[in-house]
Amino acid sequence: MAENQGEVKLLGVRGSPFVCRVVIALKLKGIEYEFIEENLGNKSDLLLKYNPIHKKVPVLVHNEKPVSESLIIVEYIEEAFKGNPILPTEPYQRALARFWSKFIDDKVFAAVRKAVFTLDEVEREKGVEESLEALQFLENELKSKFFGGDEIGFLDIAATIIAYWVPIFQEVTGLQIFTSDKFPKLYNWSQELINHPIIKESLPPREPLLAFFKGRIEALSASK
Ligand SMILES: N[C@@H](CCC(=O)N[C@@H](CS)C(=O)NCC(=O)O)C(=O)O
Ligand SMILES: *[C@@H]1O[C@H](CO)[C@@H](O)[C@H](O)[C@H]1NC(C)=O
Ligand SMILES: *[C@@H]1O[C@H](CO)[C@@H](O)[C@H](O)[C@H]1NC(C)=O
Repeated sequence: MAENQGEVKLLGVRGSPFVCRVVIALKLKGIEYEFIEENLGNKSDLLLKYNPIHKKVPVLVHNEKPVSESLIIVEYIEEAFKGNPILPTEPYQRALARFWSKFIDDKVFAAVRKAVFTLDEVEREKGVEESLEALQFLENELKSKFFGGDEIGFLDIAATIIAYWVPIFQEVTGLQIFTSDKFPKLYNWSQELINHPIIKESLPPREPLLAFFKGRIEALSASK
């Protein structure tokens, strides 16, 4: 256990890409923590108490103090626990890592969600186009093995959703958005990332995730 780390709890669900970001950061820092599994269909009093605003996971609780929103939590972990830096040290590089991480949630994930979970043809096609456009920016931004350089950093953690979840969405829907021929560098990065030992042990198993999203897509089409 890291010295003086205090009591660390993580409220989450195993399949969530946002929760997974926090798991990766905790593992990279070597922090021991208790995982408290939430049922999002019947949220616990603990979750409602610690995240009354959004009522979402992940919530990190450090010495009884809650922190919400995955990217904010990863930054908190970086500042609260020494060693194995996740963010670059140089202010401009730090700003860029934060900029692109926000871009992943605001643009990439928003577009992918539109492409995957919309029934309306026109909207879905728009989602596909916006996804391709957003991924191209990341393809151009990738200059080394990882976004963080030789080691995994903040943006790699934020982008795990692209490396692991997007291919699952594609398998479920048959959409072709993130492919090795369209995005060779980003695809290579995704393979390096998901095979990195710390990432590998942090990712939720693939089969149940596939089944879960298959169910969601089927429920969506049935509601048409
Ligand atoms: N922006 C949030 C997103 C978190 C999020 O969407 N969590 C989902 C699970 S993947 C959730 O708790 N949903 C419950 C709900 O919306 O009621 C973050 O980065 O932490
Ligand atoms: C929700 O969870 C609470 C506490 O864990 C339990 O007592 C209650 O029966 C659950 N409600 C439903 C509808 O499952
Ligand atoms: C990624 O590209 C590098 C350099 O071309 C190569 O050595 C490596 O094997 C590739 N990784 C994967 C997982 O394809």
